[in-house]
Amino acid sequence: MRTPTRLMIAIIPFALAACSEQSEPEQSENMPMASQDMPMNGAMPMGGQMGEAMGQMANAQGTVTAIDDEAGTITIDHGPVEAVDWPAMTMAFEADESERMKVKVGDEVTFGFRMADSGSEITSIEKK
Ligand SMILES: [Cu+2]
Repeated sequence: MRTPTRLMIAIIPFALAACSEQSEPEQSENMPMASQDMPMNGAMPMGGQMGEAMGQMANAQGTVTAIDDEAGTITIDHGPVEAVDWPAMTMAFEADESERMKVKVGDEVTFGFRMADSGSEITSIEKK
């Protein structure tokens, strides 16, 4: 009677191993379905939001209150910007060195900017 019992115990690990091997094909069958859903769910709403907010360009006027070469920003006390539904405010815009060189603190400026995912980026700026 002892010998069959030992055999059973010895077989159990193999049986479990067989079970887990069988479950793997089921998981990998689900993978293609999940990856097919992802682009459809992700692309459609993001495409719409990106088109409306990200990349939108607008023009505004204001006064330069700070230029930060280290951060790469120009801070502007700007008037309302209807194109992007902004009230008047003081805020920092990302700006390349070529744009930062064109103005100094206290200058009244007109400028163009683009909405980026990291903030708003000045695309053109000139002293009034
Ligand atoms: Cu603003």
